[in-house]
Order: sequence, then structure tokens, then C-alpha cells
Amino acid sequence: MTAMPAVAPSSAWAVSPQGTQTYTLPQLPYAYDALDTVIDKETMKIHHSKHHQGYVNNLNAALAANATKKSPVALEQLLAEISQWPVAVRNNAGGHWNHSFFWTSLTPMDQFTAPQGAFKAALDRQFGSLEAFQDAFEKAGASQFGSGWVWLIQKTDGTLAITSTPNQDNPLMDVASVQGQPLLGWDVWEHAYYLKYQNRRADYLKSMWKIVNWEQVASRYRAAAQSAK
Ligand code: MN3
Repeated sequence: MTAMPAVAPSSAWAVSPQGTQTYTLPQLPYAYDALDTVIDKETMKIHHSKHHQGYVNNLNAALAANATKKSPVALEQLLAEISQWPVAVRNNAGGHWNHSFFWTSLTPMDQFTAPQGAFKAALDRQFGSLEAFQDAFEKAGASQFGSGWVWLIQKTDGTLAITSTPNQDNPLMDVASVQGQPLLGWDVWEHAYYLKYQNRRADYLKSMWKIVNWEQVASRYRAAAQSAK
């Protein structure tokens, strides 16, 4: 059986015909107001069309400025060897990957389904219960100092773990202190929540459980489990 890609391929990962790598902003899988109960339309619009677009533009510029280096084909390959690249590539490659991953980790509330099956069993095994996992995940997100991300990852030994990264780093980077395949990742930069939640990051984190795309998370879990065999 062929392992499913961890992230659905999209124009975000395209290599141009000239062989010069240029990345593009992926479309959201829902409307800007689709998550409105938890994340307001204005935040979604600015976050996607300004912040994410900025990471894409700056990544392309940073890669062009380092054209003498051999560009890896896939973004995930770039992340795996990010220590060999300047910080502008690290920040913007991370920013592009993280946000592409973030959008597809969320779903409108009316399409929400609870975690189930083998993935739910793995959560229970690792953390005791879904509630215990959620509590630990929220705590990790709330205690990440300054800007960054909180992650559920699958490590190479198959176990699940919660970790956080500063700035736009992520657990796929060779510089990450805890590495693994991300299954779920939440943006804890203030731009992700400030309009609706102001300084109340913990409230934002608690609300986010209403819009997690658990089917997508479980499909990443199956793909990671398959490729680990
Ligand atoms: Mn962001």
C-alpha cells in the first residue's frame, strides 16, 4: 500500500517548469467566515491573504537570493535540511508549511466529527483520554513563550507526543529539539487570535477544539504509521 502524503499535494508544493522553485498561496478549503464562531472572518482573511501570502513571497525571494545553492524539490525536504539555509529561508519555509498545514487541520463546526478508531485508541493509550490530551495540548500552547506553534506529533518510534516550537519552526526541521511527523498544529502567534481573544490565548486554545478536522488528523496518523513500518 502506498503511504498517503502527510499533507495533501496542492499548488503550494509546485515546482515551476523552469526548475526554479516558486511557491504559491494555497486556497483555503472553506470560506473566510466558515470558522466564525471560533475564528472571526477578519482574522482569517488577514491571516491567509496577508500573513501567509507574505511567507510565500518572502520564501520565493529568499530562495532566489540563494540561487547558487541547490534547491531541494519538495518543501518538506527543505525543512529536513533547514540548518544549511539562511534564517530567512527557515522562517518563511516554516511559515508557508505551517500555515498550509494549519488551514487543513481545521473544519467548519457543522462538519465536525469527534476522533475515533485507531487514532482515538492511540490518543487514549498515550495520554489516558481525549480530555487529558486536550488539557496537555492547551497547556503547551499557553506556555509557549512569545510567538510559535503547538504540535501533536508522531515520533519515529510510533509514539505520540506534544511539543511546541518558537517562531515558524516546526518538528520537521532538523533544528527542532523534538522531531516527528506533525498530526495537528496550532498557531499561537497573536495574529492568529488577537482580534477576537485579545490577550486571552488560553480561551482561544480552548475554543479551537470545536473546529479541529479530526478526520484529517487521523489520516495523517495512518500515513505516518504506514511510512514508519
Ligand atoms: Mn500565523
